[in-house]
Order: sequence, then C-alpha cells, then structure tokens
Amino acid sequence: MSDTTLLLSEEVREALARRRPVVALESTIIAHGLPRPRNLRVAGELEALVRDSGAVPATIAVLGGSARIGLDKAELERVANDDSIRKLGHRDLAPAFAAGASGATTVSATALLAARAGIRIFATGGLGGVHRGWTETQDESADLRLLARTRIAVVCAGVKSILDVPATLQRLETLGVGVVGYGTETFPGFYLSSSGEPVDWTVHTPDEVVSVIRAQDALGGPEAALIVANPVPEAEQLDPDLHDRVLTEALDESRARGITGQAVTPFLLEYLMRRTEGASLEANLAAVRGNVQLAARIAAAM
Ligand code: PSU
Ligand code: MN
Repeated sequence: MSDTTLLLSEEVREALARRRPVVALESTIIAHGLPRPRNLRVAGELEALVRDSGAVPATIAVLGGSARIGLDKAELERVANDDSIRKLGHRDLAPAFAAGASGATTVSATALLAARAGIRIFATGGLGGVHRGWTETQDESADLRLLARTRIAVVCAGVKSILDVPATLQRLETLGVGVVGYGTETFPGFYLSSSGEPVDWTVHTPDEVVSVIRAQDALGGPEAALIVANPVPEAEQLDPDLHDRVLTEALDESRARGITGQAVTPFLLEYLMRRTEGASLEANLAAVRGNVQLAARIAAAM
C-alpha cells in the first residue's frame, strides 16, 4: 500500500518508531454502533482510557480516500457526525480509496489496516460472526476470514450476542483463529459476561497474553489473529432475561422487515438499545471500556 493511502498521525508514527505501545481502535462502533451525540464522547473517552493505561490510541477510519491511522479531534468529530460516512469492511477499502470516499472501518478493515501499519494490538466491543439463520442467508461477517489471515491480537467481549455464538466459535476453530479467555473459562457473551460456551484456553494477566503472542510469532505458520476474549464484569452486564426477550423480538422484527447485508448488525444493536431503554448501550460501553484498558496493558507489557 502506498503512503498516500495509509496515513499515520504524527503521534502514532512516532510511537511506532520508538516502539512505544499503540492500540488500534475501530470506527464503525462510533459511526454506526452508537447513538449521537454520545458516540463522539465515547470516542474521546476510549482514547483517554488508552492513554491513561500507558499506550497511544490509533483510531482508524478512511477519510477522503486515505486510510487514517490515528485521528485528531476534528477527524473524530467527522466520523461521529457526518451522515456520508459509510461502513467499510475490508473488501470496501479499495473502492473507497479509488473513489476518494470516507467511511468508518469495521473489525475486518481495521485489523487489516492496523496490521499494515505495524500495530499488533486492537480493541473493540464484539466481533462480527455467523448470524442466526445462516443456512438461509449465508450471512457471516467478513471479520472471521480476515482474522484468519491477519497477525493481530484483538481484545473483545466475544462476538455480538445477536449472532449464532456456537456456530461462530466453530468457524473460528475451522479457520484456525486462536481464542483465549481472559480470566474466564467460558466465552463471553458481549452484553452478557458469559455466552455459556466453553473456551479451551484461559489466561489471567497481560504478560500471559504477551507470551501467547510471542509463541505465535516464534511458531510462524499461517498468519492468524489471536482473540483475547474479555468478559464485561457481571455487575455491568445486561440482565440476561431482558437480553433474551428483547433479542427474540429484534430478530423477528429484522426478519419481518427484510433487513439484509451491512444493515443487519446496526439494526439489531439499535433495536436492543431502544427496547432495553439504553441498558444494552451501557453494557456495550462497559465491555468496550474494559477491552480498551486491557489492550493498552497488553501493549504496554509487550
Ligand atoms: N462492536 C460493537 N459495535 C459495533 C461493531 C462491533 O460493540 O457496531 C461493528 C464492528 O465494526 C464489526 C461490525 O466489525 O459491527 C460487524 O458488522 P457485520 O456483521 O456487518 O460484518
Ligand atoms: Mn453481514
């Protein structure tokens, strides 16, 4: 990728050159996952949390046809408030560059750009994955296959609970993407502390995560990501009964309205937020905050 399509902010470039800890952050959650005006505040908050935990934040987006690694205040504001900001998965990057378009990057696009920039640690809320009803729609997030080919560590609260979690875990196994639970023996459930599914490996400290990353590098082999699955604290999770009830409604509504493609995930997240009177939003934010802090500690431990 030429320098004109991958632009690092001064701060991120310097941090990488001096081997200081850097954490990549995605922008789709800001542009399409959170309501205005809270989204802009959250974007700033997440960057501050990374700094307070001793690392440099690199929020990633595409602006005017260039990939931007590290955004200033005005650029963050544009991602949060501009109606023309698209949602870009990794396959959308080339057309967006060519068209001079602007967009927020999903996990797949963010992971690709972060890895190209030399960033090893990435924090988000919940990954995309296999949607319920996959046998009919074949809807599987591009996040999974991209992570199977990209050497990055993603700290997340599992995969979004709107998905078919067991099927997603199965796909991650097939694709050879490593999964470790952080302080947990069950895979987190995004809004919920546990999805009820087991994880095969558990780590307890940032240093242990770094050991896995180093072993991955020493081993070589297929380039694949490491998923560090970090649960939202139980005290901050969404009430599981409320979650199950509203999610059933959301899935019915999405089907009835014929929502497809990129619109599915934002629709379901927004529906849950409305029908839980904001409780799902608080759980989502608690999860992201925890992930961002842990990612910064892992980056610092490296
Ligand atoms: N995590 C959140 N909120 C979000 C997302 C993740 O807490 O909005 C976004 C991520 O950018 C993820 C995307 O990559 O949802 C998945 O979308 P899709 O299912 O269309 O691939
Ligand atoms: Mn999809």
